[in-house]
Amino acid sequence: MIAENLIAKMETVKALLSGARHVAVLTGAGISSESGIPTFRGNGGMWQGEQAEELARPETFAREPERVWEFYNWRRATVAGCEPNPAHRALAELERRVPEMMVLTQNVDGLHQQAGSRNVIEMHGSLWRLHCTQCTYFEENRESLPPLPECPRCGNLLRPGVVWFGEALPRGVLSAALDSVSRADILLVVGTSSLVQPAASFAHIAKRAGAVCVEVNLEATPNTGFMDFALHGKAGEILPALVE
Ligand code: BV8
Ligand code: ZN
Repeated sequence: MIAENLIAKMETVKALLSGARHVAVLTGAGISSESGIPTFRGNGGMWQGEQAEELARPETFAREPERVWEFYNWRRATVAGCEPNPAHRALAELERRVPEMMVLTQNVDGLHQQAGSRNVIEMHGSLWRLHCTQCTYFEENRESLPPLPECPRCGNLLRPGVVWFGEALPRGVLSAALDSVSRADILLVVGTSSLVQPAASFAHIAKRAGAVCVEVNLEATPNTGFMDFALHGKAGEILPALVE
């Protein structure tokens, strides 16, 4: 059920989207929560036990690779059974309608691509990608993995193909994301607590470049204050209504 005042704001955003030339969409774990994937920081979030935030660090992986792999194998098994939800599908539909659109996702679940989005930048990597800790070997796979997967080329330990805290985003990813954000007429920020950098700065950059900034989130975030439109509610309800 969408509240009255929210509907009025959504009508304005809907009209803006229909005339937009370039739409950039920054997404976070909140867009996948209605697919059954736990978020990081909200209630029921994965990081609630501070130990989870500690697990997404290279130094933890170096010290306790089995414990980190247990976390990521659990994440892979959880996501493998999940489907895109109406929010992902609404963005795939929007991409078919606007001349230029890019989804910049912090998520590693691959659900945007599964929903049909073609222009997706996975800024924090992917659960389905593995790469060797020693050589240049990497692979995509969705199978269940042994406790310490080994590189078929050199026999060393494989690691999840995700970006951990203190690690730089993959080469070219940040520049491509910044390029899209600075050229956008509209930046949609969907389902992110806007706490993790560099993604949390994208709205500032888009605003300075003249974009209209719209936040779609269950609750207020540190960036809500300078959004042009803050549409607070479920992404799975708001996005389809913006694109219908
Ligand atoms: C880097 C691994 C530099 C993958 C993750 C101080 C200032 C500025 C920066 C820093 C600083 N101290 C440290 C840093 C850097 C650090 C950082 O930002 N730390 C934060 C915590 C302060 N950043 C980094 O280290 C980044 N790298 O800066 O490199 C560098 C440069 C050159 C050379 C070397 C180094 C790397 C960041 C990536 C870290 N990796 N995870 C994985 O396992 O997934 S972060 C983790 O948080 C996830 O990747 C996730 O994507 C990300 C963000 O979380 P959200 O997606 O926002 O999810 P969250 O649960 O927080 O929020 C969900 C929201 O959805 C909530 O608001 C909720 O209300 C809403 N919601 C829920 N349900 C719904 C909904 N909304 C709508 N509808 C619903 N149904
Ligand atoms: Zn190797």
